[in-house]
Amino acid sequence: INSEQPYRTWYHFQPPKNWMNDPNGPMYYKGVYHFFYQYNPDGATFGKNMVWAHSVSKDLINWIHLNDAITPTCAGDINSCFSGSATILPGEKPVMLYTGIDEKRHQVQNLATPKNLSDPYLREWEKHPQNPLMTAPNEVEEREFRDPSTAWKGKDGKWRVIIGAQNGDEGKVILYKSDDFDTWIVDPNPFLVTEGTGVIECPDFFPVYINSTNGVDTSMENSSVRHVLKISYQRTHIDYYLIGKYVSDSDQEKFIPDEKYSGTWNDLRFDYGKFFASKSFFDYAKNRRILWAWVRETDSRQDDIEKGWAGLQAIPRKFWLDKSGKQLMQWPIEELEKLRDNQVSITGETLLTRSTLEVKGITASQVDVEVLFELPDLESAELLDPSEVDPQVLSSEQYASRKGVIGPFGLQALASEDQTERTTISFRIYRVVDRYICLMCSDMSRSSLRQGLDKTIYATIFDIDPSIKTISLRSLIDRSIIESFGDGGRACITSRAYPFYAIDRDAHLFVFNDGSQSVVISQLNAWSMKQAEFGTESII
Ligand code: DQQ
Repeated sequence: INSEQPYRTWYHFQPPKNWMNDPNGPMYYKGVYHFFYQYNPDGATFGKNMVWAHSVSKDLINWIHLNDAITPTCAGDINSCFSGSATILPGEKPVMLYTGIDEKRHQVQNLATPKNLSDPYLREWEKHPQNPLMTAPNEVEEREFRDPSTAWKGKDGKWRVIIGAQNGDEGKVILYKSDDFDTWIVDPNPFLVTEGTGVIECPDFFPVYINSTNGVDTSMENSSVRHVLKISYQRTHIDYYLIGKYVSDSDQEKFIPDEKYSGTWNDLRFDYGKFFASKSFFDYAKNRRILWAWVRETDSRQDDIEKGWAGLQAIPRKFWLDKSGKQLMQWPIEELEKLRDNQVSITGETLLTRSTLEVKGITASQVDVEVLFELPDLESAELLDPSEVDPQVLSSEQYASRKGVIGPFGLQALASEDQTERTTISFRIYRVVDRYICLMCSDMSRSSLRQGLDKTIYATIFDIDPSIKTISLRSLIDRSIIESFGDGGRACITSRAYPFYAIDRDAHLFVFNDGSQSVVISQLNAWSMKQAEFGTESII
């Protein structure tokens, strides 16, 4: 199957076949992780009859696929069951709020609950007799009103939930409140409005600790936390998040972001590559907040039909508020390390200017690789005019071809032996007046000799401390996906690659340095990754 399916992953979450998109209702419940997702049971493209497929796991890495959990059956969802979220109500009762596409193709919000709470896998779900519980309020388009978040309790004891929406060109996040989870009243003040963006999808809202990497339950509201609002834009397929202050106990219930959404590259993102419709949940087994996200294909629709599948989920990430309070940090969940197989290490190797070193002895098509680079004296970094500090400009061909000083250096993943095919994940350091910045790129332009693929160069910029001596890069390479974590999870870029030559045993991994200054591989560890286990269970 591998040579017929060179792009099917080994350790990323995938259904056995067909189209998958958004993560839905992730939760941990009584020893089991549940993962639901948007799924088309009829084929490898987005469908007319979208359902919630369901899988369960003990470790978020190895999975059992169950029967579809929520499917179109009633007037309120007859044309599809779209995205939604889990809330665990008092008394350990999980419920799902989800969007139904009704008979008129309006988007409405429905509730589903497990049929049998003593079934450890919660296989069957039943719908609330009063569905839909919410229909589009004033100033929201009936066909653009979707994706209820996990609910939280405010200081007044009422439940709250937010829903993505649109009115004309305005993106909206709408707040609803309820005493009993059945009757929901819309708040007249939208939770967020963004001009000129179009619809907001899959809003997510949760607290993060100021002084801890631990996660916290969604209803926490006190001075030990800040709040994060994540929004997804259909128009650009980009997820952004805002960090700010939330107060539920005043007449004017409000989330006040520290920085407003600006529509520029300054807006915060979880990931600067392909990473969309993300959703987090609080994992109370390990006191952490975990992020799931859909990583779509960047090949053609026809390719997807031929493969018989489309869509991946990123490896779940633990995330937390950085010490600066200005951004979130992310790291692949520790359970992934169980799949690490034979290890290869390189220590104290100097990479002279224009040099390349192959990481040998691993299965380079499925690797987890971590490198710590030792930097030369930052004083020598290229000087950049502040007006040029734009990742899109800096990663353009014209700029990238200018010879660097400190960098670009990094990894060449899913590379052919002669490196004509390669995905380059790099760092390049610049000085801007009196501060230093790092440009991180995931350059897909040479990722495949095949035509008709999206070969975007993804890039982001982050500030670095002038006293830093080292910088780290971790990449999760898995046949057609590369998830890269720069500087300990400060900057993340996920990309898809469909190499023509660099598949299976013909894939190679290199470390390289194209800067005029040498860099040192202080430590590199790479592990061939074992295949995650996916079992299938069918009740019928
Ligand atoms: N996908 C779902 C919608 C959501 C969109 C439909 C985001 O609920 O808005 O599959 O990718």
